[in-house]
Parts: sequence; C-alpha cells; structure tokens
Amino acid sequence: MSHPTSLPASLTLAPGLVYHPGYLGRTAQEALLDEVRAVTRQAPLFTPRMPRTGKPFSVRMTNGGPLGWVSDVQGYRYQADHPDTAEPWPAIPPVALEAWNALSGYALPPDACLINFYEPSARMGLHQDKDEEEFDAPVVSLSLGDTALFRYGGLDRRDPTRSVRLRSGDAIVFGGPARLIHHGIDRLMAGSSDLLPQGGRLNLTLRKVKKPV
Ligand code: MD3
Ligand code: FE
Repeated sequence: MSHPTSLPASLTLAPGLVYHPGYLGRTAQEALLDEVRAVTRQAPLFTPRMPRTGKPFSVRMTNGGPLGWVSDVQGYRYQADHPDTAEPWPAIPPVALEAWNALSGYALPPDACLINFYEPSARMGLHQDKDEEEFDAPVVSLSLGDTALFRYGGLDRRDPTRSVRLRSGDAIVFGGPARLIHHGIDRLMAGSSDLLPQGGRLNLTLRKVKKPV
C-alpha cells in the first residue's frame, strides 16, 4: 500500500472535467490579483444585463484579450471593445495565460479571458457556455478570493447536479464531453479567504472563441 503525503495534483470529476485544487499558491494568487487590478483600471467592471428583459446580473465583469464576452438587451456575444468605454480590452493577465498553457492541452492561445467579480451576495444561475465557435478547446477557470459553491450537471438542464467548493487558487478545466455541461455558482462563503481585503470573489475563464483559420 502507498501512503500519499501530499494532495493530488488533479482530480478527474467527470469525463473532461479536471479539478486542480490549490493550483496557484499564495504568491501566484497575489500576482494574478495585481494583474486583474491592472485590467480593471483600463477596463472597468461593467454590469451585464439579461437579453430581452435587461435585468442586471448580480456578477460584474470585464475581459482581457482580443475578444470579450458581453451581455445586454440585444443578447450575449463576444466583441473587441468594452461596452461602456468602447476601448479595446487589455491583454490577458500573464499568470492566467501561463495556466492556460499548462492546463488546457490546446495548442493555440485563448482569444478571451472573462473576469467575473462576485460581491458576497452575487450568484450565477445554471447555464451553458455556448457563445463560442470552437468547442474543441476547453475552458480553463481560475478562482481568487472567497470560496464558492460551484454546481455542475450534464448536457440536459434536467440532468442531476453535483457541487464542488471552489477555493482561492483552484483551477478547473472543462473540455471534451464536459465542455457544454450546465454549471453555475450557488453562493459564496463569506469570510473564507483574506486575499481580497473587502471579501468577494474573482473568477477568470480562458476561452478559445474563434475557430482556428
Ligand atoms: C463548464 N463562471 O463565466 S467557473 C462563466 O465561477 C462561469 O464565475 C463561473 O460559469 C464562475 O461562464 C464558473 C467554472 C466554469 C467556467 C466555464 C465553463 C465551468 C464551465 C464552461 C463550460 C463548462
Ligand atoms: Fe459559464
């Protein structure tokens, strides 16, 4: 019998869904947080709105990279400029790009890095990410700040769901058969991390949007 003395580097939670607990150590989390602050200085957090109804999301967002995900009454889409300032998005944070290179298994760089900011009461309902053209590439997610109760299900919205606590520094990769599963954030656990002085949570998702030419 073997007796492991350290946490596993990764866990496969379902086909195509690989969880890397504690992927970023404290120093890397602080470096990424600094990079995210640099992005939000150039591209302030905006409040996305539901298509048709215009109801605001509780999560605020910004993006890095050639393309950014936005949502307003007109619909969900990727675009090259900020919806409020009309400026191009800043570069993808280098620490996030390194994580993509290490974890995605995909040869090309991502086109988009969506940055979600959750205040303590924010949540994100169960949804699929299907606004991209390229589903052969995985989505890589990085969490910073307060722990979140993340829920994921299957390809059908009615499929059974499971929950995972995503902690500051965790990475999670959704590829292959997991790329189009339903997922969401049920709630944050207030006071669970001291990374963000005011609490709350940041999530970065790296995506390949365009089909390679
Ligand atoms: C599964 N973000 O931005 S990250 C999103 O924590 C989003 O902010 C959540 O869902 C957050 O769209 C969850 C985990 C995640 C991200 C993208 C996925 C899971 C995914 C794409 C496909 C399948
Ligand atoms: Fe999503």
